Amino acid sequence: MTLLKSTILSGVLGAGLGVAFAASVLAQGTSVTIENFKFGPASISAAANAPITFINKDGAPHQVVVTGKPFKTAVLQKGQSGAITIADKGSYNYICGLHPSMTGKIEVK
Ligand SMILES: [Cu+2]
Repeated sequence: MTLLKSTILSGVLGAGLGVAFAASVLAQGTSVTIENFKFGPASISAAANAPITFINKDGAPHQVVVTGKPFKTAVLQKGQSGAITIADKGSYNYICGLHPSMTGKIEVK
């Protein structure tokens, strides 16, 4: 009985640690600053399922749109930020929906 009890307890503790670990991995997002009509850095790598946050520091509005995929932020006004999260590993190109000459790349690993 004592053995069973301690096995259950360590199982619960183990699961708890797993959740804490996953949460800390998810919290490690990446961020990109939009300034002077450029994404900085223009090329990033991000973990699958981790938020990629875009912060607009320009007076002009910008919107991140991933080419050929259903990922985009809202139109971001000055000082606003928006995030996208991608589950599938791979290489993604994105543009600004309002200024298509602005381009960037995300490598999801
Ligand atoms: Cu733009």
